[in-house]
Amino acid sequence: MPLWLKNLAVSAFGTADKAVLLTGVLVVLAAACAAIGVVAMRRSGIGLWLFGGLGIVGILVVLSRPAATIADALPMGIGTGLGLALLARAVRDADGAESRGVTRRTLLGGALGVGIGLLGARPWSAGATRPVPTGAATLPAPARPLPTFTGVNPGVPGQTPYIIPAADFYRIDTALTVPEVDSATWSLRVHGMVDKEVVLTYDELLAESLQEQLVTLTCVSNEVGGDLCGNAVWTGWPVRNLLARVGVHPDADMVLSTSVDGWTAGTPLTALTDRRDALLAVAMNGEPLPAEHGYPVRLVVPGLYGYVSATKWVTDLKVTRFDADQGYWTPRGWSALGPVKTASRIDVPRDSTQAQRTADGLVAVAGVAWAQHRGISRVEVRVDEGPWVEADLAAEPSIDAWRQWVYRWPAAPGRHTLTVRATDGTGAVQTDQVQRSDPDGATGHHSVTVEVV
Ligand SMILES: Nc1nc2c(c(=O)[nH]1)N[C@H]1C(S)=C(S)[C@@H](COP(=O)(O)O)O[C@H]1N2
Ligand SMILES: [Mo]
Repeated sequence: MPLWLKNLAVSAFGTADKAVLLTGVLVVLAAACAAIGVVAMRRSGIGLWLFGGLGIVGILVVLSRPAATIADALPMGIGTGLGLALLARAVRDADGAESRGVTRRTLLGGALGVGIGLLGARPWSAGATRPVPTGAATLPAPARPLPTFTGVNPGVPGQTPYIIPAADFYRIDTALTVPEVDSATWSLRVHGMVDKEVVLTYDELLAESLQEQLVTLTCVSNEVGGDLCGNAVWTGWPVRNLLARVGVHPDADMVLSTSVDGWTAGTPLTALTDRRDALLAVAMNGEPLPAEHGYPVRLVVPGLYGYVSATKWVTDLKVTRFDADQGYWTPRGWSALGPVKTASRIDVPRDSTQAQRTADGLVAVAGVAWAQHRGISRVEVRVDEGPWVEADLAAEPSIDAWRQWVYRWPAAPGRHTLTVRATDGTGAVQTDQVQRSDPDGATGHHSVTVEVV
């Protein structure tokens, strides 16, 4: 759909956009079918042709999906066949001398057809509770586990936890139904500007020396103060090792990764080969990746927005050049390069709420700040138009992950606006320049207004 319509839908519905789109599809289809029914009552031949044509369009759309098989077209084929039979019958019923209208049997058949159609579409099964596919419970212990760390989660009620459980982790992708990929048949093909192509299987990947890393993922669509950002422990094999195996040509500068459903990301080659350790990840927080987050294998690249790096259900890596290939979102108005911008967020107190002072007259202000792969060296809070005051920082076990902060605010009663800004590990202060999220990430300071009591 056109970019403006997609942006309108996302700003109006947020991450409920999928449910809205699916509902819209059903409503439009129901209206089209009703119209076809009306036509069929007058000219049954035309009605049947229209309905059959709709079904054929549906079958062609299904088959146009990447990796679609004939079996995927079966629900649409059966549904169309059933629909044609029922429509013909309904028209005959209505014409029949002994009955004035559609018989109950035809109505029952219609309900059955709708039921089968919905089963075939299964949009409802895309929920977060999907069990991990079988065969996934047998991940080896990582050869290089994460060193134990302390000093995170300073204990302010309501503050975002340092590590987000998979079930609460934000989800962004173009998949209307979550791809179901079998690890036993999964493989990753690496090709393009390489000396020799390699095809990697899941077992081969698991046999490599896997390492655990803290990496905070961020969506380029995240608004200032937004929650399309999450930190997790990822287990995987550095992409660098795989690229070394294929022999990358010196004039290549990008890797185009493709998921099983045809989505693509274009990642700068340097981000995949330098010591930040971009991962072919198989686990999230010690468990096999949930289906929504890319089972069996996804990319995780510290420091880059998800749309240029974090390909879920990845099956193909093409070593190429930015002037020869582009990822899914680039022709749709988003920048080819997507380094994460320094950002900070106030989680407590929440905007437009009352803030209760403790006995010593303090209000705990807390949140997170991120500048992946540069780290966070300072977080400052400003009350109304006052001076910037430094907040306390929690530990920073990895510069690839966000950093929690707390400011114990000696608050005066009344209405106040709190603003936050961060400084990254290079000493660069987060910009106050307000910019929208397209084409390469929103900027500006996050503020909340609270009533201190
Ligand atoms: N296959 C696939 N991978 C994808 C996407 C997608 O649409 N399809 N979206 C990307 C975007 S825009 C983001 S921000 C991250 C989000 O990862 P998460 O859903 O695990 O949080 O996934 C990335 N990987
Ligand atoms: Mo994203």
